Amino acid sequence: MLIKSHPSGKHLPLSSEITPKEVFESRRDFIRQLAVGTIAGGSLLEMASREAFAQTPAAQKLAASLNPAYALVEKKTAYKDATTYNNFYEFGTDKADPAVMAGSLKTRPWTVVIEGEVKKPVTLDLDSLLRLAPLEERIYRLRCVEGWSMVIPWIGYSLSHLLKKVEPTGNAKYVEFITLDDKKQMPGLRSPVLDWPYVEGLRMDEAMHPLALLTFGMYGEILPNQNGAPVRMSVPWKYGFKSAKSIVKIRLTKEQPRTAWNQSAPNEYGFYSNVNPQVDHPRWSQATERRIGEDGLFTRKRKTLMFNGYPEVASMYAGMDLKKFF
Ligand SMILES: Nc1nc2c(c(=O)[nH]1)N[C@H]1C(S)=C(S)[C@@H](COP(=O)(O)O)O[C@H]1N2
Ligand SMILES: [Mo]
Repeated sequence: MLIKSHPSGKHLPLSSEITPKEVFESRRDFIRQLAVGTIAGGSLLEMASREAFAQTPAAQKLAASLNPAYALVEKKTAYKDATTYNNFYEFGTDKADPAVMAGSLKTRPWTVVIEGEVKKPVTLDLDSLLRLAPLEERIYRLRCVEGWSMVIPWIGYSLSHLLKKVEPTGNAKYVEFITLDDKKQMPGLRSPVLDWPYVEGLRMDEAMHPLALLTFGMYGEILPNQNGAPVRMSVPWKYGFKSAKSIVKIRLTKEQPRTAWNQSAPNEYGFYSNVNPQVDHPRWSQATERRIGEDGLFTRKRKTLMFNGYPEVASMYAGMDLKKFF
């Protein structure tokens, strides 16, 4: 990534800024009570900033039952960190930008086109997508190529459910994910940091792997805009950039698709980008990571795990030189 503000840590949250979700919510309730005047002392209202209102719209719940196969015992990242420390370059390149800027993203109505090497191409609206398979909660590790990580309870279902529905042809070898590309909604598109739209891709077997999650929510709620609303991928054994946000098109292809980061710096970001502590980024080590909310600002105390701790994917890469196909 650009690593403009990293590893200086300029924009990393201080532990004093980290608010558990409960505290965050009770503060929100307090501000609401102020607004409706149920707390005595009208002048206090003036103390509640307009900004606080703007940043805390009522989140919509999304029901899903926890899949016990993906119930990690690791401590979940605080909701506040997961929703204010983001990479979503369509809304700016600073970690804090998406939470502030992504309010302009209009997530309904929303459609996703599924086309290419399929027998039954289809355009689905969000409600049809949400109904396609039972929603599950899965707690996944997220490891960014920049060297930090989180633990996030996502809500979604295996992408394989959708892919089976469109009946891939024998030529379908890859799956391409294309993010919305609308300058009116996404101010970051005006700067040429990447060759827009943001495109990512997986090999067909990777896309069909049960771990590859088509994701609609997190922490029991619909996805906040900054986390890729209304629908994104979560591919937990790969670096975070493989998990495209705000997807409008899924295309099955014969050839390996061009992908945004690979195109921008092919020597730094490979097509596969499996989390691998033995293959360093040309500019930094990938042996360790900083768990957001857990480690200090500059320390990377955790050992990064092969495939981010998802050994069940290893057989897909049997016989491949993972230093060459990084
Ligand atoms: N469209 C789009 N998708 C994206 C990105 C982006 O800039 N644009 N950033 C990626 C990167 S680098 C990471 S680490 C994850 C971050 O997801 P999160 O903000 O929900 O933690 O989103 C990925 N998906
Ligand atoms: Mo990332």
